[in-house]
Amino acid sequence: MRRLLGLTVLLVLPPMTLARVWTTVYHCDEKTLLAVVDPNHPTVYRDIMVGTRLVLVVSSDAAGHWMGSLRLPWDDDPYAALVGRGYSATLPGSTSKVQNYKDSCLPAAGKAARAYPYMGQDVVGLEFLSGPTAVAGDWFVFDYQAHRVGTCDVGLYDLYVSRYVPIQTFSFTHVPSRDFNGDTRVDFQDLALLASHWGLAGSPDPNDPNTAFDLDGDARIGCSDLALFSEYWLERQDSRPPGDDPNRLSPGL
Ligand SMILES: [Ca+2]
Ligand SMILES: [Ca+2]
Repeated sequence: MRRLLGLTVLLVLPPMTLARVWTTVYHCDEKTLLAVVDPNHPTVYRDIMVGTRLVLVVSSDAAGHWMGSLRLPWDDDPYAALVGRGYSATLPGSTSKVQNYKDSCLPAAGKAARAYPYMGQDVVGLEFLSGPTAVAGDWFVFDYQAHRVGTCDVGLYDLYVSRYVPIQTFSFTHVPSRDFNGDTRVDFQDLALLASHWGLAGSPDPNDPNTAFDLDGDARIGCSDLALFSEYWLERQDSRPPGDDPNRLSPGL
C-alpha cells in the first residue's frame, strides 16, 4: 500500500526541471545570431575578422539570485577581450567603492544585479550576479572584441556549481580583417584597395603595407585573396572602444 501511495505521488507531481542559464552570441547589431560552423557543434562559430565586436547575452529560464562568470584563458587574452558596459566605481545609491558594469545588467536581472571584472590565476574575464528580484529573461549583456588573428575559447561558469568547469564553452577563430580602410564596413572601398594591390607580392612582414591584402599568406595578392575577401562582403566590424574602463586600458592588456 505504501509503495502504491508513493507511485501515486510521483504521478501527480509535475515533472521537475532544472534552472538553466545560457549565453547567446550575436553580431554587433544585437539581433543577428553569429552562424555556427556545424549544427552538431553549436558553440563552434564561423570565423570572425580581427576588429569584430560580438555581443554575448546571458539569459536564464529561472528567477532569483544566481552567480556566474564568463572567462577566457590568460593565454588567449592577447587575442580577444571580454568587455562590460558602463563602468562605474560605485553602486547605484551608494558612495562605497564597488566596481560595476551597470549597463551590462539588464532589468530582468533584478535591482541588485552587478557585473565586475575578474582575474584568476589562469583566466580573466567577468563575474556577474543577479538579484533576488530577478525574473526569467535576458540578464546580462557583454561585448567580445577580436584583437588578433588566432583562436580564443570563452567559458560560461555557474559559480554555484563549479569555479573550474564551464557549463558552456564557445570557440572563436579570428581571421585577417577585410576592412582595409578601417571604416568598420567591408564594401566597394575595400574592394578598390584590394584591386589597387592586385598582382603585387605579399610579405610576412606585418609592417609591409601589402601584407594586409595577402589574406591567405601565399606571398601573392590575387584571386585566392579576392575569394577570401568576398566571404565577408558588407559585414560590419564595429569594434567600439569600451569607454572609460580602467580595467581595459588598451587592446590585449
Ligand atoms: Ca571598409
Ligand atoms: Ca594571397
